Amino acid sequence: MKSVEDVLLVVDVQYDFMPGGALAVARGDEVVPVVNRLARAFSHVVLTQDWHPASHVSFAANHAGRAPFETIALPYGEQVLWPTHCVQGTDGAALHRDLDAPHARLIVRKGHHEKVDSYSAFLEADRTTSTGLAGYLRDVGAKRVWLAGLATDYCVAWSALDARAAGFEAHVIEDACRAIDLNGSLDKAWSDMRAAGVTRVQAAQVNAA
Ligand code: VGL
Ligand code: ZN
Repeated sequence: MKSVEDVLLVVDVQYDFMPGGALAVARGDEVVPVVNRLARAFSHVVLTQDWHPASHVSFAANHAGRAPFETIALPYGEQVLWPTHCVQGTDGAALHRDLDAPHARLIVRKGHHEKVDSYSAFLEADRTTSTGLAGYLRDVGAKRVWLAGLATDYCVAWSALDARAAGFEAHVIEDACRAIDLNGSLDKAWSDMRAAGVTRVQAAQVNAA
């Protein structure tokens, strides 16, 4: 994948999503070696980092009487309330130290607006505010976005759907991702992605291409 048209988008490989982290994704740490192998095959790698203020609207702790994994209605729609995670500058928000992609060109930080969540690396949850990633990818001539990281059914899926909506091909590398799987969210994510033309591929196929 040395083509300038191919970009590996590595989503949220951060300690709070690892086993033992604040919003642990089961076996989330297993993506690290898979992502590292993929990164060596791409000349263009972009990372994302979930990056919330402590006062973030997505944290259950900021809503009196609410518990993690409940949902609330916000002006932009339904919001899952999460355990406090990926607070700006904390150890939990750091990228995994074994993530080995020194040639990554850009780190997109998302979820920094206090009142709006952002699962997607492209558009915040109000579905209006852009992170600038689509413009960046267009400017550098990218055509295909290959996605890996955490979590399959939230940040990876939303990013893949928005990559498609922005006119890119989107390919999710299934075994380079792990899911949260809350109330059927993983099945729903795959069916939404299939309907939007996102393809589901395996790391070995990508490495061999
Ligand atoms: C994520 C929930 C909340 C993710 C981020 O990276 O998938 N999920 N914040
Ligand atoms: Zn988050």
